[in-house]
Amino acid sequence: MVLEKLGSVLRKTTDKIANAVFLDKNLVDGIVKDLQRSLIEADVNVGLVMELSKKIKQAAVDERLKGVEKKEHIIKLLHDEIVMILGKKRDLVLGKWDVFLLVGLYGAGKTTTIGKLATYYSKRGKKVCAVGLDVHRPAAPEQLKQICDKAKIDCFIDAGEKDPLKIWKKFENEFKKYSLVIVDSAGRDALDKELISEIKKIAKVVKATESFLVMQADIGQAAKEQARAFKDAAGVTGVIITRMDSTAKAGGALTACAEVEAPVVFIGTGETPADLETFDPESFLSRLLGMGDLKTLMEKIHSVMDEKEIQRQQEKLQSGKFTLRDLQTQLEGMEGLGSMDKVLGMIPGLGKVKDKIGEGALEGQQAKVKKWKHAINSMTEEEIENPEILEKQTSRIQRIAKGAGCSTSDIRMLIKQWKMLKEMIKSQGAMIGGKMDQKMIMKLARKFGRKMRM
Ligand SMILES: Nc1nc2c(ncn2[C@@H]2O[C@H](COP(=O)(O)OP(=O)(O)O)[C@@H](O)[C@H]2O)c(=O)[nH]1
Ligand SMILES: [Mg+2]
Repeated sequence: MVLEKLGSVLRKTTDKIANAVFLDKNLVDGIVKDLQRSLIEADVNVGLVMELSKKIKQAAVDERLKGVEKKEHIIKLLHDEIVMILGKKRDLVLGKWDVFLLVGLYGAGKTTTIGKLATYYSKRGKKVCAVGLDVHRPAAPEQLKQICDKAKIDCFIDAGEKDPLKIWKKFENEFKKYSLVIVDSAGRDALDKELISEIKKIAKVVKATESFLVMQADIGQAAKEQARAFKDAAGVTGVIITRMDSTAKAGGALTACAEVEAPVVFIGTGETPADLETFDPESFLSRLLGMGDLKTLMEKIHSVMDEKEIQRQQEKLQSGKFTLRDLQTQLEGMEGLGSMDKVLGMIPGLGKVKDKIGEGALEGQQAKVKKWKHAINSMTEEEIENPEILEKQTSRIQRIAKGAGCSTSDIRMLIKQWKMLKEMIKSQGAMIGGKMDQKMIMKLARKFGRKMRM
């Protein structure tokens, strides 16, 4: 997929938002600029790009949202807006008997796509055949036959016949043996009256259950006019975009179809029969971003947090206190999210980090978290509430280390990290007017976990 560059910019953008200590105007402006450049490079309509930019900038200055909530909101907004400009998903529901009619201009990839669709539906239990109604190009029947042979499906052609409807009639009885008949049609250089009338005639006679417009991704935003015209004049029900593998402008073709509400149902990603994928904007974006499902992560972050606990934490923090007990709660919250590598996989951008650190290091991190928990459990209430007393008394540290089954340097590290975190919270708290919630601390806790590893 040649939209990789856009994917990497989107990933970086999400990362920058998630990791920003404070979302100030400069940062947001920079992010929006990068985003604009890469979307326009991917051939997305400038108007759509400007709208998206405006929404993000507005959200960034929205006073009703603070801290993590605001970051989450912006990331989600970005995600949802891009899914929207990519279009709506249309699920194809096939019956006992279906006829697909493929239409489009010369060289769009109709005949090649027949081999792909045949392969796709054969695998899903359909008995598929193809019929060649491209009577304009002399080599067309032979090309279709070769493609069908490769895909191992039956093919009906008549190279001598110049009337497509007669070809259909000739084989009509044969088609009853199949559950999906895919019809190849003749293209033109442009959508003219002759082509419209031919498509309509064929669709009526073959009783097409779906008429698919095939277009190559290279045409970019020009796909808009074509999709609109074929949809309005020839009753096209879905679009198949081919050559998604060979052009950076694929974003133009996809978003253009969305603009005229011509749903993209499949994308072609190569020349072999296996190079076909159903199109779903949501999973397309997820893949582009190369990360786990953003929504799942956000839902999980919310679900592991108890409202009362948030309240308690907030009050505590406002009074300027952050004890080891609070740290313990955070660690438990992180555990509630699942294993560390799973969590990392779900945090935008960290999926990559995960690969870089490798599994061993992650296990090490998990082991550390476990050790800290044991250590905190081996402390007295007094020590948990006022960890400062530990720094002065080596005997206490020795006792805790023994109880928790770890070394004294582990305990010193824990205290050091707790102090760091406390400082971070204090400075962040001051910055956002003393308002601080557990989500923010969790984010910080994660950040500080990362600092330790690298
Ligand atoms: N790279 C790539 N090439 C494709 C794809 N789909 C079709 N093609 C190529 O595009 C050219 C035209 O395809 P064809 O099926 O003959 O177009 P038609 O005139 O619409 O029937 C052929 O060389 C195909 O191999 C695709 O998804 N990726
Ligand atoms: Mg053809």
